[in-house]
Amino acid sequence: MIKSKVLLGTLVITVVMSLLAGCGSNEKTAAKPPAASQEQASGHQGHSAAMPKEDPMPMMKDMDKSLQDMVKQVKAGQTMDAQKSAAQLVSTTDKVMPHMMDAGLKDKLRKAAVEIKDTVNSGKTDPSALESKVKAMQDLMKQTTTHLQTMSH
Ligand SMILES: [Cu+2]
Repeated sequence: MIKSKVLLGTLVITVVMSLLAGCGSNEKTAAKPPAASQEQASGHQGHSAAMPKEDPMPMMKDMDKSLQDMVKQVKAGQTMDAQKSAAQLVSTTDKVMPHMMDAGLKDKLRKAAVEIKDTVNSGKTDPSALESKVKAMQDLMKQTTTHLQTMSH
């Protein structure tokens, strides 16, 4: 009678122990995803040591929005607002720069953004002159988006 209780007790302990061990291995499995994302983050840094660990795609959307806002503001004669949007356009462009591996495209995009800012800041916003600059900027932004998509972000 006593012996069988001891045996049962041992069995219970063994079952509990194995369950706990099972929990332990579950924890290990659950801990894996963060480790994997860390690897991805270091992989992202891999194509440039100086590259920030942020996704440049939302920045491209911000850039597009700034440009569209600016065009509307210029047309509405809201010069001050247009100048703010143009400044925003340049600062967003600067944020995307470290993610770009194509030096030529990088240079063209930055120049296009600065040119738009300078045109808007000069006050004499010739709509037709600005329009061609905006089109050039949009084209460069498309190329940049395509370029950024080729990387692991
Ligand atoms: Cu990047």
